[in-house]
Amino acid sequence: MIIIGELINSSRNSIANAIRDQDIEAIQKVGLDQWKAGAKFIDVNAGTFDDKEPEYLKWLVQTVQEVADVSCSIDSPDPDAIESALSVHKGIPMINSISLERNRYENMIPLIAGTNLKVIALCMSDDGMPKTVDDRLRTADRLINRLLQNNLPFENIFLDPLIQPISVDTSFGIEFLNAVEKITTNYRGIHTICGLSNISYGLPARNFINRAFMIQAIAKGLDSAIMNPLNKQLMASIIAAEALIGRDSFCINYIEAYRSEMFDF
Ligand code: THG
Repeated sequence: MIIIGELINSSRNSIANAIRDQDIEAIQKVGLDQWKAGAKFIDVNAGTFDDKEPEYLKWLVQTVQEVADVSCSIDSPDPDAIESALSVHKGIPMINSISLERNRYENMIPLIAGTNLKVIALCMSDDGMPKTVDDRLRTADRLINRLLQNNLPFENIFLDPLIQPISVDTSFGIEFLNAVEKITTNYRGIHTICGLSNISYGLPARNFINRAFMIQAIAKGLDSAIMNPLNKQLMASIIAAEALIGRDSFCINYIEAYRSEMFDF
């Protein structure tokens, strides 16, 4: 599982305060903790700061990479903010994200075309959020073709079929899961990703729902997620689920994770 740590997001009060105060140590602690817990990318998001987003996103990348040898997932719909963060990023980041919405696609593609960047592609078009498996597949197919035409390597594409809360519509869980299965069978070698915690929005005991959903998504082929890597029960469940679907030869990773006492088994 490719884990993207979600915690440096300005929608969280503690992070919004740290960004406003330019509190380097606070941001570095959250970055470092997630990296040590196993995150391969650290998501950085300053989306609540409108006009200062480009400046703040750049600062977040610099601040995180000063203490951790890790790549960022640059989380913004604004090409100017992404470009600003890219100008200082070391290594290969993830761009979070592009979609099939005309404006968003056309403004973002000059930054991405012909590069080796990893790119999250949201299954969203000008018709709005997807509801069914077919909505997602149609958008996924068009996105993949266009990104390939723009010379982005196939294996750099991370399709996000978009999770919506089951508290809003109880079909949202299964439609997402079936979309992951279709995408991973139709486009072998492509990555699929999600922002896990959206699924449980509006329900009690959210961690319980998140974990149950993650295990099912892994069984359908999901191979990356934007989530909280400091959640030790979730991490243990992922490691167990991956061993169960044959992604962990001789269960070595499971056994090592258990012995490390880093997670809640
Ligand atoms: N897809 C893509 N990008 C995304 C999302 C997506 N980026 C934003 C969001 N969705 C994913 N990021 C977050 C970040 C923080 C939280 C939720 C989603 C969050 N965290 C808990 C909190 O603040 O209470 C803390 C963690 C916990 O308690 O487990 O709410 O869908 N491509």
